[in-house]
Amino acid sequence: MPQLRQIHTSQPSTSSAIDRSVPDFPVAAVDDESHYFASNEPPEYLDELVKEAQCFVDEHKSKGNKVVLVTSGGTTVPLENNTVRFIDNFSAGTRGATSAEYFLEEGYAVIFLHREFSLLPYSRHYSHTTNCFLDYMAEGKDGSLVIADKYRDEMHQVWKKYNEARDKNLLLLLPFTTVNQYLFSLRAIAQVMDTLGTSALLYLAAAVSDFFIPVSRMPEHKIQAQDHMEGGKLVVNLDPVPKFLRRLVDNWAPGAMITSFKLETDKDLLLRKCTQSLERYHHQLVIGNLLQTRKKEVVFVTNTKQQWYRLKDGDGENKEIESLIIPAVIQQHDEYIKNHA
Ligand code: 9Z3
Repeated sequence: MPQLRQIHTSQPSTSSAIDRSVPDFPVAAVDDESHYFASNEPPEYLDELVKEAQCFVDEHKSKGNKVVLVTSGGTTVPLENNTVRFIDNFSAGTRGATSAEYFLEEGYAVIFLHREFSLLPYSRHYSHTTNCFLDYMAEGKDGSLVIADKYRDEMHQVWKKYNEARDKNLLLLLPFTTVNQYLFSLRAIAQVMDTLGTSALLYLAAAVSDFFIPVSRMPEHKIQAQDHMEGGKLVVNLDPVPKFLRRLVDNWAPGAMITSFKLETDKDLLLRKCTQSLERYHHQLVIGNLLQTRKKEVVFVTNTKQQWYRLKDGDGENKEIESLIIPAVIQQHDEYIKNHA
């Protein structure tokens, strides 16, 4: 078969960027929250999603399991109700899907709130690669279709873990696409998680849009250029998404330990932004990462310290940074539980 040239389109030129030294929006106050949730429509499946989360949490509460909510993937901002165009946020879902696997290995039950069609725990090893799934197959001696020799052992291990998580009902997959769906779902699930007290951990790795179009200004049908052009340019007015982390910490899940991720591209800004986030939202842990090095190093920022976790040069290419991140987060969660007993 001819070798295809591998073209990657996910890293556009970095020579221009927005100015991140401009001050952030203020944190969301109670009024911003009520206004947002009163003036934007909840997704029509929200009750169903909450019921699933409630059943899952009740089951694991009765078993005494710790439960983590992992958010993963990027949110979209539709420009029309019947959505033809939308603005997207960067994230393949690797961080979330990989982290979920390590949490499951450590005995956590995982609610995986993810961008639909982004990477999922376990299947991530075989989806979204340049291989077609058929490349993992081969013809066995008796002519039946089998897993190709070179993939069989590893796939068997992944399959066993996947089945164990399914058999024990340890993994609940809940999807979102738009930032509005994400915010309604996050609030509802966080409120359900709060019934677990300190056994609940929120691990917010999703890449959430900073701007959106409120429902009141959203056109129903595909934008027609002539209705939105000003001076020969398409003009789209976006509102800032209220900064909900403070509401999450204070009201939605005040008993839970909350970990957020901070994504930057300028290394000189990262630590300052992480510290700022802790000061503004009063949660327990910010994990800072740079877009360029996110798979190799992260920094944990708490009220008392800053600690880097890095893969070493000698680590094989199969070693994942999440194998360092998750044990460290769990250690902090265990201390949190002990300190709040
Ligand atoms: C992250 O920083 C994640 O680690 C990545 C993971 C999105 C970089 P991938 O899915 O990437 O493995 O491709 N997530 C948080 C991003 C975010 O939107 N953070 C907000 C911010 O930086 C705070 S909640 O302002």
